[in-house]
Amino acid sequence: MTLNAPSWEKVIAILKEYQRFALGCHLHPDGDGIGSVLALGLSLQKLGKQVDMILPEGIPVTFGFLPEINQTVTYPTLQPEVVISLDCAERDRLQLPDELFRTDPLLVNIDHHISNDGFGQVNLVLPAAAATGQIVYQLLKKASLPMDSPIATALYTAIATDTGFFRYANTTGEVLSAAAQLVADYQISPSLIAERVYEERSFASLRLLAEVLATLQVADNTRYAWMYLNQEMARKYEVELEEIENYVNYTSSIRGIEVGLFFKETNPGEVKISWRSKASVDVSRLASHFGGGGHARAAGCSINGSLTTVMAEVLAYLQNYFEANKEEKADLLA
Ligand SMILES: [Mn+2]
Repeated sequence: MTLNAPSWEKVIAILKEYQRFALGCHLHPDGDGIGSVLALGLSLQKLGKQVDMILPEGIPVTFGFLPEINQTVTYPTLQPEVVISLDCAERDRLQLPDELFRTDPLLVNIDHHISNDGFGQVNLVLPAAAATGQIVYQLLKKASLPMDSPIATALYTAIATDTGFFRYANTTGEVLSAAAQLVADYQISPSLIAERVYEERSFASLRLLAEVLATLQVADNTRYAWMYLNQEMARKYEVELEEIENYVNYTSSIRGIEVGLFFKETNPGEVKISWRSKASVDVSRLASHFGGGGHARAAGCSINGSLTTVMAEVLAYLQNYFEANKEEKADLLA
């Protein structure tokens, strides 16, 4: 797969030249998707552009604290010349209404997923970036675009969420210095953002988590663990999908475990699987076997079938993978 060479200049020229923009991100947006849309959108508005920041599912409760988040819309209000996709690895996952594309706007793809195939007419895809927010931060700097405290808060939130609040392997010096500059230059509060995004949960999500954790199991070879959520459990509690997404981290947090899996029966006959790993395994490769993708330490895929069938299939595949890679663990222990 060859990507078009990332072109900062091309993207910067487009941002300056055109007047009407629509910005969107992937389905069920996370902090990086929402933060990137908000930061770039607010900056373009300050530049005098007309911008729709579109979140068709509305604003997740967790991110309701972001300054100016109420400027986002669920439906387009203008016909854009340029559509910018942020933090979205595939064209099919870009959650924007089809009517936006009727007048054939220019599609710009800004992302950091290694699996991104460069679906835009202009692509700024940098898999080495920890977050799309990190790319947007660099873009605003390189282009000398407006920055203020709400924009800085959105960027900090994007970067913080995709690095697990600066704990994951993608937390580089570049990441920390971007975060440090945002805090120092715009007086934003890392503790407030951490409290709202990382520490607060709904009561219902903890009750549901208790049921999900009761299904947790570790493989006989003690190298992987999994748990599941079925329709019956999901129906009992009203929990935002985004809170459920985080449950998977418990599977990979078990000492000695290399891969953690979380099976979610999202609809009858449809199972969504979240993959997490520690340094030894690239789960984006494993998930791609099932048509999914993502990052080396965090990936996802979706499989049609009953929960029982899908779990049996994926766990058998994982068992075979570890059979074939027995020596790696021996090496790690040596
Ligand atoms: Mn991201």
